[in-house]
Amino acid sequence: MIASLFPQSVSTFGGEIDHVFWMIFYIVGFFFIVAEALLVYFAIRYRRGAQTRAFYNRGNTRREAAWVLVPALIVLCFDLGIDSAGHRAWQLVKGTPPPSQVEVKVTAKQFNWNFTYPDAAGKLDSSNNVTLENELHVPVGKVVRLTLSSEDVIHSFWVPNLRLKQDVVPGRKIIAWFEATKPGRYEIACSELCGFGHYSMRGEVIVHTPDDYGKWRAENLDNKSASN
Ligand SMILES: [Cu+2]
Repeated sequence: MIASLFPQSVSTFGGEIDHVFWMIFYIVGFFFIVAEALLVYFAIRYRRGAQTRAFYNRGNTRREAAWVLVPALIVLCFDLGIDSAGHRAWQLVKGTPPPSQVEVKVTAKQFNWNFTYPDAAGKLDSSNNVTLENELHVPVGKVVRLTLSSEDVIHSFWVPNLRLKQDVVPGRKIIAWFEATKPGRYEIACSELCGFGHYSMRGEVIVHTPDDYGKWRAENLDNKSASN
């Protein structure tokens, strides 16, 4: 039921990311309910009453230490468990990317996403490159490799449906990848406050079927890079 609050996942690694999210949600949710229930119970149980008299309490160091250390140990155990379960997702998304079939250079700037496609020879730094503003066209079921860089400040490339979020840092070239599983149009947002126009730094990933992608390439890339 709550899962439907998420944007639809259209990425091969979306399931792994969502799994980590739900695991953390249920663990934290469980302890939240336990802690709030105890708070309410103690507030009622030890409320001010007619017979309750104040008394001097010297405390008990061992018991006090146990009250601190035992919960800290429990939290640490869950933390390590989450770390090891999340490691798989991290390796998959941020580790060595799989061999890519589509390469796109992404340049972030205040306040646009520019997508540069390789020329017919597959080169990304030639005068025949076609650059699109705020539109990333990709085929479904193919590994897309992005090389992200920024012209000014730190931005963050975020496509919620692809479960992909990566900071874009000036002076660095950062690699990200994804494989879309369903054709459609999906929103790109900048998720790092980057200036007055941050809110308008939006774009779209357009995932095509293989046929449509071939047609789109022929019309928009092959034509243009040949006529340049
Ligand atoms: Cu930005």
